[in-house]
Amino acid sequence: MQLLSSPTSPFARKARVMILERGLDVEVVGANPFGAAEEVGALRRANPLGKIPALILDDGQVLFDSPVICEYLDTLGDAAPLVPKSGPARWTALRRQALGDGVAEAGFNIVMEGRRPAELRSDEWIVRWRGAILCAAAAIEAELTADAEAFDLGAITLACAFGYIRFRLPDIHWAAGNPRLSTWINALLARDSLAATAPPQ
Ligand SMILES: N[C@@H](CCC(=O)N[C@@H](CS)C(=O)NCC(=O)O)C(=O)O
Repeated sequence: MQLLSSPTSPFARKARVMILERGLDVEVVGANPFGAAEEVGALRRANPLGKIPALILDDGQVLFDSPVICEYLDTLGDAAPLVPKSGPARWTALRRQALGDGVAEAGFNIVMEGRRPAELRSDEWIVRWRGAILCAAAAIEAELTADAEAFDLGAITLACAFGYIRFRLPDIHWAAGNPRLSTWINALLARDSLAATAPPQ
């Protein structure tokens, strides 16, 4: 099994964390969606959308995107599930995953918009995406309990997402005014699987 990945993608990081947490034997292979035409062509043959992560199974089937890959990885190995099977815990984990993926997507969009020539850049969209990131941070802050939060796919996704914002967009101060979120994300990022998958500085 091979995971097409990059060291900086917050979506690929979710899958890499799942692999480490579950002790799985998956080869992590570098792929650059914005690389040379040949590399992009090879990625598109695996994932027609040309995005990472993509998980190539031993029978040749390719899974994408990150929620599908993570759900599949959770069926492998003997570790306790990271995607609760049913009940309120499942919907909390999946909702937090959706929120975290949205934060990462908004951050990725801001980064890509910033790479466009200044005259083509849309400040309106950048403001909108920044707003989504800050609103998501406030929403999670409001629902965090004093008790220990579950370590599940929702937590992993939020850690990868806010870790990405801290890495690529340090001028977006999502932690300010959100002390519970900030403490929680820092604790998650210190966990072995997340420390081992941190983007290169
Ligand atoms: N919803 C997808 C998002 C994946 C994604 O956007 N990956 C970025 C890298 S961080 C990518 O490959 N972008 C290439 C492109 O947008 O063409 C997932 O959760 O896997």
